Amino acid sequence: MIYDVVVVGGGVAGLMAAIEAKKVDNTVALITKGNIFKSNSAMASGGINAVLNPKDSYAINSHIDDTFKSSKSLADINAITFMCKNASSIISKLEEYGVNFDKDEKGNILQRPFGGGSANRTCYVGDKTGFAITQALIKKAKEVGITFLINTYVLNLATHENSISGVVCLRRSDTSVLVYPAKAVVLAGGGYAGIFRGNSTNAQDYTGDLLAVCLRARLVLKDMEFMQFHPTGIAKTNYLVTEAARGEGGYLVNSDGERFINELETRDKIAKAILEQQQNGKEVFIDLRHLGYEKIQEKLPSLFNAAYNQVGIDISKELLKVKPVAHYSMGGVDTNMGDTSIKGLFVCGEMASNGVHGANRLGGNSLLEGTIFGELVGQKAYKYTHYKEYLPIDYNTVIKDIQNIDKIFEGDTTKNFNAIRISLGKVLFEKVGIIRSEKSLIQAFDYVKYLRRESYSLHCINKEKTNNVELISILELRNALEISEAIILSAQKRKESRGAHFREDYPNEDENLKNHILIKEIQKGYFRLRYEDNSLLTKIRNLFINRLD
Ligand code: MEZ
Repeated sequence: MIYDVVVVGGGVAGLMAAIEAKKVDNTVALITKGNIFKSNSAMASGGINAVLNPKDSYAINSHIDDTFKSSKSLADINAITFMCKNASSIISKLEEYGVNFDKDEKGNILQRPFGGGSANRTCYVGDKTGFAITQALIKKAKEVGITFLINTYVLNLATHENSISGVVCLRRSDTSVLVYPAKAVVLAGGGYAGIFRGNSTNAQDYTGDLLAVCLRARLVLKDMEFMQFHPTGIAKTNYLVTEAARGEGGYLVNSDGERFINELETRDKIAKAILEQQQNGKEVFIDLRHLGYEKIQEKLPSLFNAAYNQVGIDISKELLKVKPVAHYSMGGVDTNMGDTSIKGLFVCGEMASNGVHGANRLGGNSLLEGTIFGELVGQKAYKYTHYKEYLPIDYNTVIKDIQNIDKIFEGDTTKNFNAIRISLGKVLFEKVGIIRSEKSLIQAFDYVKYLRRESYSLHCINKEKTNNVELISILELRNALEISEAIILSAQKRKESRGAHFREDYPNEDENLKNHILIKEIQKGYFRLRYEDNSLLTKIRNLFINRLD
């Protein structure tokens, strides 16, 4: 089957892009590697930021300023401005699609405070905002006639003379390699925080597959060193303790019962403060007892249930032990408002480095970014395909993918992919985590290189071709290792501390390094890194262009 537009990824960005790309005269397919109802967007449970009055330029400017300030001057003010200016209209669109934001008795949308925000601008649906938005978008996507291709794993891109011609996929139900020709492709497959296995809010399959696909297509990745550690996961299970818990007035306390940080600081600062408490031998807890059972049931019902069911804690009466966990990738595919260097290929959502988050994302800005840039990119994809023909597929590259899969089935192994996956997560968290150094990064790099070599001798023990979980895990692991190298090399190149990237050997921000790091895989296993041009002209443009009057 061929489609005018193929969108990969079933989170808010992919769904929004698919809805916008679909018109009466075209066909749009949405590919997900797993269950459509299970995307990471649901993780952003605490809310979505927006100034609701589009005429309030003072408030919009303050959203722009907070976002830029939090990015540690590494974000693109034009992209931020675009996002913040369009926030009220995306909220209206979401309401129209059926998202029922919490409201006061007069029917006004309620907004809670979030870290790093100078005003209350986080709109919410209790503590399941991401889930509510995803559900509404799935329903809308079905209504407008999107074809869902679930359990379909993207192996590589098909291109023709630097234009997109389709995607090469593995159909998991029978392990066949298929090509979906398309005039335009939108990639919105989420980030890579799942690589930090055992220390991440993300599902274990968020391993940056599509970023690895982009590396193999010789696209450039940007700011890969910036991994956002959410300050609060349930210590035993990594389940996200939403920032809404602090927004609603929760305290962070150590084992001496002392508060040690302003709970509404930005995530980089809180995560580091918690780690320091832990390094001093103290445990850290979230204290919600003073909110009372009723308020907790009203504002944080999912957290209440999760804490009770997962660790037997009643948060209305007891402290809940927390720890920082990898949550969101601020790095991603280098893009200019969704465009890439391959014609007809667009990126959005967490896997795209749109320039709105820089070195530290504000909580509540991810759903906003995903929906705003998903909408933009869907419109761009539709426009692009309008007068375009399908381009040829290079079947030599498809044959390589088939041979690669065959090889994984052919051999035997005594190695266990799961053990490798777990040890990768542990090493990344310890050596490329909240605090890094030259020494820890070199150690991590050597280990990842070794694992990458090992991963090529992994084979399926189970040779069954129907829904082979082992096969996908091996492919994911190889992608995760490719991405891990890119993260470590970028972290090594950034010899300063900025936002979520803290180097104990370079503890200060360096004025001269206020610049993006770009990385490209020039040949399998060989990367080229450089700082992006940051000429005076760009700096001046970034400071003054696009401000609201
Ligand atoms: O934007 C997020 O990551 C978010 C809202 C998370 C949360 O704590 O709920």
